[in-house]
Amino acid sequence: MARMVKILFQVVALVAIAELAMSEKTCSICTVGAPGGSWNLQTNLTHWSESNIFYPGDVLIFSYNSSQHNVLEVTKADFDSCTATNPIAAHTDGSGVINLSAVGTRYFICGFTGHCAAGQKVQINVVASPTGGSPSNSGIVSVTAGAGLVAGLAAILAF
Ligand SMILES: *[C@@H]1O[C@H](CO)[C@@H](O)[C@H](O)[C@H]1NC(C)=O
Ligand SMILES: *[C@@H]1O[C@H](CO)[C@@H](O)[C@H](O)[C@H]1NC(C)=O
Ligand SMILES: *[C@@H]1O[C@H](CO)[C@@H](O)[C@H](O)[C@H]1NC(C)=O
Ligand SMILES: [Cu+2]
Repeated sequence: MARMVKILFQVVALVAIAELAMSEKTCSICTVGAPGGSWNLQTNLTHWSESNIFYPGDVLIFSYNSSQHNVLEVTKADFDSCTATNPIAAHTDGSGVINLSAVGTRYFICGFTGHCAAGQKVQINVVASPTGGSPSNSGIVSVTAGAGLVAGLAAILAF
């Protein structure tokens, strides 16, 4: 009986750790929609954005066919209403490299008629790096987190 409880505990703990590890990932060079999608009408960009964690110093890269899409950085109000007439910045040449230089939320929509309303819009929440250090530490953060997970795993299995 005690053994059953122990195994149950281990399984629950392992699932929790696995979920924690998979919930969000860092990117440093963050290609919108990657790896499964892109800046288009097919990709669930909300899901992509929520699956990643963005730190100051990360670079956001848009890649698209310029005859089908563009990238407009807009205000929150224009993001919410899909208003393309007053962008903060416009990228129309098939690319768009955005420095996420500071903590805060950035808003991007496609300016082609109907695309934003159809979901081609993405909100990027840039949060403070947990190390408080420079963005080049992102990789180190991941390694540290990975080491923490391994240590946690060992502790649980030893329980
Ligand atoms: C896109 O992803 C978000 C967040 O995961 C989810 O809430 C939403 O239902 C998805 N939209 C579609 C159309 O699948
Ligand atoms: C871009 O889209 C246009 C129009 O749909 C198409 O003719 C062209 O082949 C596309 N270019 C690329 C590189 O996919
Ligand atoms: C983005 O950051 C890079 C590296 O820090 C810099 O060289 C580049 O000029 C910046 N671009 C913009 C548009 O600020
Ligand atoms: Cu578009």
